[in-house]
Amino acid sequence: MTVKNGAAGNGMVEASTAMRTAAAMAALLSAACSAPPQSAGVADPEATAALMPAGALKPTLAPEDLVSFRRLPAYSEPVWVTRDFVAKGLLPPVSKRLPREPLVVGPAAMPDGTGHYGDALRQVTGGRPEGWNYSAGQSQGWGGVDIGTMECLTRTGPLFLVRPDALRPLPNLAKSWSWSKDGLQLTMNLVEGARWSDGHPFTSDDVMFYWTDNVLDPQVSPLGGAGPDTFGQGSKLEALGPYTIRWTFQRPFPEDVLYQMAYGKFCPGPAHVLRPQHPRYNKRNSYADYRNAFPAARVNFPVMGAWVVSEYRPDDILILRRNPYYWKVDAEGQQLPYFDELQYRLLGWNDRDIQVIAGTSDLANVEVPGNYVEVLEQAARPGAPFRIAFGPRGAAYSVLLNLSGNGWGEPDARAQRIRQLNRLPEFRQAISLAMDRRTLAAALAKGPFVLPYAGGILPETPFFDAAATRVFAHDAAQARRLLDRIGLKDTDGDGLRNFADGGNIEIVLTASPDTATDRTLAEGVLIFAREIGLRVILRFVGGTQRDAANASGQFDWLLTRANSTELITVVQGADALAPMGPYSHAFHRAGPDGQLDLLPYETEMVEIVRAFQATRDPALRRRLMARYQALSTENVNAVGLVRFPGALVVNRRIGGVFGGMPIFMFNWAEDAIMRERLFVPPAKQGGVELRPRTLPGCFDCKAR
Ligand code: BQZ
Ligand code: CA
Repeated sequence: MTVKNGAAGNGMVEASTAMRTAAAMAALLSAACSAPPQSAGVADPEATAALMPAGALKPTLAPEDLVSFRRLPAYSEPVWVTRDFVAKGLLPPVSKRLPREPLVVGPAAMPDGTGHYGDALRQVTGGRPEGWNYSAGQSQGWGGVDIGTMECLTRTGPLFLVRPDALRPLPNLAKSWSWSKDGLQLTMNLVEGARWSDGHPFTSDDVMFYWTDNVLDPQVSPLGGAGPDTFGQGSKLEALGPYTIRWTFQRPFPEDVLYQMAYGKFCPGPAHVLRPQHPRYNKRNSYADYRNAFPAARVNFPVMGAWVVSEYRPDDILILRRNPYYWKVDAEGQQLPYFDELQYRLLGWNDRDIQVIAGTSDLANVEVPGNYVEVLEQAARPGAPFRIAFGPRGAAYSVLLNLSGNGWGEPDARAQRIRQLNRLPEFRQAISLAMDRRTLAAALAKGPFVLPYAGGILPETPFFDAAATRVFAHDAAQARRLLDRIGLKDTDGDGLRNFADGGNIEIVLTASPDTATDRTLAEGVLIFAREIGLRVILRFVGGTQRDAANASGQFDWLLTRANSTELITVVQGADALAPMGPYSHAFHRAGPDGQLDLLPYETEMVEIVRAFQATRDPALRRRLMARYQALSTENVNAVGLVRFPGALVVNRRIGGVFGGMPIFMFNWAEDAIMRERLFVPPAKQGGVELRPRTLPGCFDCKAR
């Protein structure tokens, strides 16, 4: 039995409350309704429309241009670390703290040349740290706090720089790997002699603890959602030595799993501090005790990342200081990161943009369309402290309909009946037809930013096929006919459709109120469902609870930003395109008996994804994805709403920024931009570091 967070109860917003806002929104929108109607069942005419210019993005590199593992003749670090720590005997010399062969970030990854030490990178997050046990599902506060502290077997972030024919995940904690002849075994060599930020050696023990006692333990859900199926169904992992691990797979050459081993699915935590808290090794502890053993206040939690959270002031700031054991260097042997400090102001998601505009934050993903016009205007002003680059329309919102009719998430009688409706093709099509996407787009932002999203894979990938994409353009009358046809009638005349044998149908839409985008879209869905006689109740819960409700299957409908790599790269995370395994999919999982109850089109999608993963023939892969796209959109696998670009805003003092950065492609920009090699030229440094010349403190001094 999988124990997940309960999701019932609190946070319910009655339709009546939301409707008041809805009325205001409707007024705001009436102007936008004059757009010409699209007819149902045609190819998406806008899918091929020109994208926002994506700057100077040129994917010309090979993975080995970005990173390699080798020994360099000499190593160095900031002068103050040597002087104040090494010289005083508080820390071994840098050459002793680095692995035998450190990861070397190559000159090709240094667009402004070798960087300079010092200063602080200032960021903002709208999230809050729950605690540091991400292996057991705690969030560190998102916004890139996660990415700055976690390191994973492979890395995908900067792959947007790699040319298509050389595309494969970058080595990271796994420095190299090789396949057996039959492709069923993958042997990985771990970086040798790397250490956690507290000096403890990193070995296969950390990898095996993460795998055995977190990924495979049904009572633990790691933050990135890794489970037994994530790396291919039936995959096994064993340690062959302290620096060698071996995977055994059920199908040959599953190269896609290498992508799964990047952020955030295979990023081991420190076994030496986690194991003593895990119920399997500590009989006094429950699983909840394990999850909560490292609360946010307990700073200096050991990491493999470039910075360590060393100070936390609730609702104020997280201060991260350089990890003296970081295992990456530049080509001149300078230990990374260049920034001595990383700061996270704990504000709202909207504040990220505002702070960069004001010059008080250095880097942010602008992803709230409502801010775009303002941010662009500010960027155009002479003396603006920041630069802006818009990327592709990789942000998309969908409503996920829970397709499990088998008891996943333990639905009550009402919820179970909604699941049964969700499983009817006419019902899903009706919902899609009811959505007025142009109105939603106009409600989010003026101008050309937001476009309707038909669902399925996104137009940014080379696998997208506009002709295969079935668009259900707004047609409430047709939606009503479909609902009539499946017997959902308003039997008591109150304007809301009833179940055949009783009361009004009530559908709960779980959404997060954390951004204006989510709120606007949730209210829009409520209004458009109401127009076809369906009562939707909004259940607004914070992002963390929304994710928990999703993971535990406790939702009827769920509003989500499809920040899922499978839709934008297709090759990465392809497993998520269909319910490939009993516990892997976002909105369809096995019930208590371990069985999936796949719909016929889902079975076909599963077969397509298997075939896709089994071939490297690009033409065949494109054909398979066209078929996938047709199945996914015709059957309204999820109800697509809108899609829009993101922009990256970066303070002008920052050096080393790649041109044309997407804010989300293989991963979020905080990974793709490789913050460990960003820097401020000496002439522009000063005044922002809060804890100069300090290193992270001792995590668990008693234990030493
Ligand atoms: C980026 C990202 C870095 C999670 C989160 C957050 C969570 C979701 C998603 C994004 C935030 C930022 O996204 O919006 O721009 O900085 O952190 O991790 O929305 O609530 O659960 O999937 O990545
Ligand atoms: Ca009724």
